[in-house]
Amino acid sequence: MKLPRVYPILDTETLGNRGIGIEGAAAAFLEGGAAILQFRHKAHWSRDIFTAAQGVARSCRQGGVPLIVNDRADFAMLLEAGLHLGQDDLPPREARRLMGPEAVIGYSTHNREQLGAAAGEAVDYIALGPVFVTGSKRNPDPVIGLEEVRRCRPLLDKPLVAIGGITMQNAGDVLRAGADSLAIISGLLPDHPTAKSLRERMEEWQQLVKQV
Ligand code: 3NM
Repeated sequence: MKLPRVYPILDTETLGNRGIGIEGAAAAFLEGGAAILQFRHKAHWSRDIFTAAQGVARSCRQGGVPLIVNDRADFAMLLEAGLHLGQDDLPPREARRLMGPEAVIGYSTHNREQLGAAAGEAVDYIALGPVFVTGSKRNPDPVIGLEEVRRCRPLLDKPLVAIGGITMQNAGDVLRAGADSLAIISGLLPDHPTAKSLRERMEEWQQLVKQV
């Protein structure tokens, strides 16, 4: 599969802390040119969260943009979305059995050993990180740095998604180190988020990655 260079993550906790509505943020990112979205919800999937996720899924479907749900195969299937798995989630081969051959499945890795093991799994892309210090993940793994992205790139045939602390300032370096795509939470959020400023920030990101 070919992943877009910008891979926006709607992290419900981060959005909540910044007072940003989930569905509004999704709509603004899609208007700004996002070509994939991930819905990341680490807490309990309440009825309200599921309703919000359905709204996001509807917007993605209308825009012809893939939606990926973090961790939860059940909700991914209900939403007709792809699935992103972490090292502690359902093993990729079990998720594949549930979701079928067509579903997009991504898999997080945090070091070279995990990346090597993931290369043989039935997943469509591999995420690697944190590349830089991140404030958006609880208990993140150790920072791997840009050079490790460069060293890991040739070890993998699948698309490589870099994650962790990626900003407009360092994005070019990460792409030049060999990442196919950049997964981003806080780097997408302006200081004073409104529908307009979120859309504009996404437009800036799209311009930026075009120039690398
Ligand atoms: N996973 P930000 S780092 C969700 O290393 C996530 O696998 C990571 O957020 C990993 O762009 C991370 O704000 C947080 O740093 C990314």
